[in-house]
Amino acid sequence: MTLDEILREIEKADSFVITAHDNPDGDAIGSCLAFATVLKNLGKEKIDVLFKEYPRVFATLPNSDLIRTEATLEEYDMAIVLDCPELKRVHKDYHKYFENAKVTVEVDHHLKNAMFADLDVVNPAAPACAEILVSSFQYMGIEITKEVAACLLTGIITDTGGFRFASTTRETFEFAGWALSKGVNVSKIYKESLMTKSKSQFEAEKLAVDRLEFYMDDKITFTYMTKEDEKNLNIQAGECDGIAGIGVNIEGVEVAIFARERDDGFKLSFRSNNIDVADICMLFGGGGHKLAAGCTIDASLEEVRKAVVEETKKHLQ
Ligand SMILES: [Mn+2]
Repeated sequence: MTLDEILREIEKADSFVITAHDNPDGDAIGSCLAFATVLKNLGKEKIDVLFKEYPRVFATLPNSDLIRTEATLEEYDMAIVLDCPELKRVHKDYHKYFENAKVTVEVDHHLKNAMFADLDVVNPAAPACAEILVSSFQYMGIEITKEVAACLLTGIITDTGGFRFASTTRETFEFAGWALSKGVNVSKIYKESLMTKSKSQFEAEKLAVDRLEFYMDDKITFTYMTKEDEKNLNIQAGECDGIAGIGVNIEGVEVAIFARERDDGFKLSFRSNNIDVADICMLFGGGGHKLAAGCTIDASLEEVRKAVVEETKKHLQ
């Protein structure tokens, strides 16, 4: 089995580089720090977790000092990519470490995964990459310490929206209960992962709420954020992550769409209560999960709005 091979390769390897999809969320960060902590506990000394930037709220997680913007080696024995369906979504500066590594590993839960590593562990039914890591570590006989559990729970709480998404499983609650019994401060992690926001994040959400538009008898919502808005509000990494979900909590809304202007066009985030939005995003070259997906469209705000609202209407008919 792949996990047996991964364990054998971990035992052989001395140096590790770990990363996840760019613009990492709590699942990406939590999974990476959980894996890094496990390797540290196994006595591994050379571990680099690479991110260009990440939400400040996760800086208090165990071993976050292993997170760097630049690699410290040219070649690592093992490269690990977590919570990421294809190498394209890893920051481009880090691709070479993946390509140069002696062995590559990925663990992921996205619907359409490119199986891009030597050793792929993919389960689209898992609500979070971190939840796959729970069972993977258990299978490999690796101890899940209190620190590891805190990182994993951060990932699980982030990606299940605090246990409220339909993807939440019995195992999710069992792990949370087990972590609690281990002394992990579940309510603190919950608050920090989902509730705590900086003032600039609050201002961004306020603007997005103010601008929320309704379409198709209030079944679709659309809101947006331009680069200029973000500059004016001094928005930091991750601070727009909560906006996509705002509309979908309104009674009667089926699909919420958030368009965020980036250097390569508008990045669209779709959230849904039932219909498959990954399907819609695939039409625009993106993808994701059934109820949470995204794509990028390089066009004006007006063109983007028209294209995605029209396509969503078709899917709702
Ligand atoms: Mn995830």
